[in-house]
Amino acid sequence: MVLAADFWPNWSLMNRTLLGRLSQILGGGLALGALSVSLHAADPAENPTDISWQRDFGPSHDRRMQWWREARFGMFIHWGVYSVPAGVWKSEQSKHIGEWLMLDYHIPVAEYAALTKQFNPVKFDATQWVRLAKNAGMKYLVITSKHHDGFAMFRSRVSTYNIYDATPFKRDPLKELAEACRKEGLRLGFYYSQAQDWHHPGGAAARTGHWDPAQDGSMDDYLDQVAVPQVKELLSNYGPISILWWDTPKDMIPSRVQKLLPLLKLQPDIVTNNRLDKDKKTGDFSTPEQKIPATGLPGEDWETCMTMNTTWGYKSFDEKWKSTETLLRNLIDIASKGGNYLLNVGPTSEGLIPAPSVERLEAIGRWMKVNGEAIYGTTASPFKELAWGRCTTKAEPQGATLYLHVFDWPRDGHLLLPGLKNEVQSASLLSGGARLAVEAQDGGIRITTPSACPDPISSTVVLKVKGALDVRN
Ligand code: FHN
Repeated sequence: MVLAADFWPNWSLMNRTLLGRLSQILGGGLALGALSVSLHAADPAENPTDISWQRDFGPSHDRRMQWWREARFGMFIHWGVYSVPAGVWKSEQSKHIGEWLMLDYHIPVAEYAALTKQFNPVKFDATQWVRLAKNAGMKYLVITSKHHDGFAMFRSRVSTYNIYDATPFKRDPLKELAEACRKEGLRLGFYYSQAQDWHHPGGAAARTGHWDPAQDGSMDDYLDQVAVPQVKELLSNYGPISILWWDTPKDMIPSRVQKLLPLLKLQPDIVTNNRLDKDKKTGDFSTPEQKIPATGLPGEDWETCMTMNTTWGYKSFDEKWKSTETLLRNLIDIASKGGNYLLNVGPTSEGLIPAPSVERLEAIGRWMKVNGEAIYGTTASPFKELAWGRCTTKAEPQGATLYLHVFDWPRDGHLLLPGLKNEVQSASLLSGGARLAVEAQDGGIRITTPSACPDPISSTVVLKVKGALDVRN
């Protein structure tokens, strides 16, 4: 089989998607095992990591991803010691993201570690954070358990460089969050920087390399002595963990990936992103960062992660907040392309989520209370482009529901849906349920809309049609 070179980076995801579909058709089990082997025999990269991923996690991919595909919206939390300097080093305001301060200013290991003495987030309230996410309509949380600075935000027996042992706080916020998530019914995920670690000897440092002899050492020893046992702790001590979110897989060659990959079996239902290995061959979903792919990523599960201002970790002076309108339309745009939105907050060193984030999340929540059914469990739009907004869909036993997200409410009282061939059963406003008249026009349909716009950010029209969706773009 001859394939274009640029096909190979997507081989694993393609394989998984293919295998998922084939397993559904063939009814799984035995047939899938045989197929998996023959498909892999055709992979010239012969990547052992890729193969073991497929063998161990590929068959359960669709089952494990089911809740994630329903959820569509989650909260990313970047919280660590970097919230103490909050983007300022020796009176200079960093122009880069806050959590990279240690590398950006080549702060010596001991000097950065001394910041832990000032890290005492006594205002941290796990229940408040989880309720904020829940009321915003988010279904899961992913928090930095250890970022590139190497500082563990949980009580680790592996290294005393952790929030319980090295700060005056003496609490384990991940334990408290796990408890709150369980009570409030949200799923919990851990971000873990497996390769970059600027504190422990042997950890990788991207861009500049090491700047302090204290960082030098063997990366394999670092993985064996820090990353592997810490990930074991994270997957063993906090109850059900739904997501492991790896990051910056610098130097994560297959032999190193193999050290971490089997640990995932500690949580048989877990899903992970594609940032464990340097070739992005493993994982359940792709991770476009700070951007929304123009046409989604057809055939892949994907999640756009994004900041609300311009930093992940808290920066005291970053006021470049995206508007609620932008954030909400991003969520809708992403859902209309079949992806998830992981929206970041960067709490302060006191343990507070910044007020501008709270305001926006509350506003998003008000919209989600009315329009949530047009986001959760939906699939991508069948239309190439809609001038007035976006569309999400749900398959129904006898047909389909189309949710029309109208960003620009029609001034002439007519909403055009070009190329839709299905017989329409009904059209109505999601808010209030008023029925709308529908007629065929120009090879599509025309919906008559009231003059008052229900929601200036996005109003939802619910269109129920008969039969399998038939759209001629
Ligand atoms: O370097 C990190 C960055 O600090 C942040 O954690 C983001 C979130 O996706 N990931 C890395 C950059 O891709």
